[in-house]
Amino acid sequence: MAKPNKETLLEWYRQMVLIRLFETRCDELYQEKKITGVYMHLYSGHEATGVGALAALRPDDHVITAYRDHGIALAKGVHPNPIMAEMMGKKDGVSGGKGGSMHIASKEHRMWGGYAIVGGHLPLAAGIAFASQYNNTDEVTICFIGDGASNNGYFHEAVNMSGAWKLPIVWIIENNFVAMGTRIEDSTAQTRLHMRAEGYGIKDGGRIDGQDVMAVYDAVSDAVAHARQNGPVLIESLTYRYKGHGVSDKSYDKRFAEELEEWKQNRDPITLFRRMLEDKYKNIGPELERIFEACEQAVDESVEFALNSPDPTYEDLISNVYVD
Ligand SMILES: Cc1ncc(C[n+]2csc(CCOP(=O)(O)OP(=O)(O)O)c2C)c(N)n1
Repeated sequence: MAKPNKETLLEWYRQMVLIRLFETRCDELYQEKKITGVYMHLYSGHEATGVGALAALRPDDHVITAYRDHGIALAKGVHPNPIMAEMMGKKDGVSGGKGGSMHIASKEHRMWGGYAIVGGHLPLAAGIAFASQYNNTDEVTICFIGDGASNNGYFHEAVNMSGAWKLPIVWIIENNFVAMGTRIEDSTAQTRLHMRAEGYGIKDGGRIDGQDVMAVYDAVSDAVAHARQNGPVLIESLTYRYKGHGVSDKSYDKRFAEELEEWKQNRDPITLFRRMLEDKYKNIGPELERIFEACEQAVDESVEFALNSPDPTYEDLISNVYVD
């Protein structure tokens, strides 16, 4: 595994900051009713898992996730402008404004979405990995899974098939301890979710610190290398979400106030990484500041772009729904 150099580490910092600022702005835009709809699920708190994991992929590798998808799309290299336009339902959005927050996909980036049905994307992930295997392309797929999603049928069917067919896939459970409002101990007796790997005869990639981007990168790099040669790996990444399940969940912050504060104060992935960089490289502060400001500017530009993008026409809305 290649040791990341300073340039790479700064790129990870940039991606994490961009995701945090982009989503903080989305939250504000939702309050201002510029982004509408009942659902918008933020990735805030999870940034190190998404960025560290995707850093282990090649550009031709694939990723698929559930509805907490904006951060994953940004980390896979999709430009913030079409993502923001999609958030506002505009014509220049990644899905032409037809999908919105939960459907951020980009064929060019091999970012396959964005799925609203809990666990529904897992069989698709297995299908993408099967296509790579069938076509001998040497590509790997990463599939992100919520802890709640790891309890439904799709999980068991898809992970089982991946083992039987030795598909080139890395299953990453993002264990943030709560599914909507249900604590993990209330939904499964085996709360060490990575141990399920053994039941399907696939490689157990272990339980990792999902707030430490370096640890995530190391573990997922090993897993990707294994998947490319020998088939599936299951990893459990411990992380925490800073916001309610979605924008309509108004009481999460109060219900989990103490725990939330503890994670924000002591385990914030961006603060931890910033400290690590400051320890490793003397006088890096101004460089980090410039990156932060560039991210603020990129978010401002994406809002401007989205506000100026036209609404889809009726013709747009009925195109690409079925094969044209
Ligand atoms: C099949 C199905 N059942 C229920 C829901 C409603 N629902 C949406 S998200 C969610 C909880 C999922 O939690 P988890 O997988 O842990 O992901 P997190 O939101 O914590 O990231 C539920 C029950 C749904 N969308 N689809």
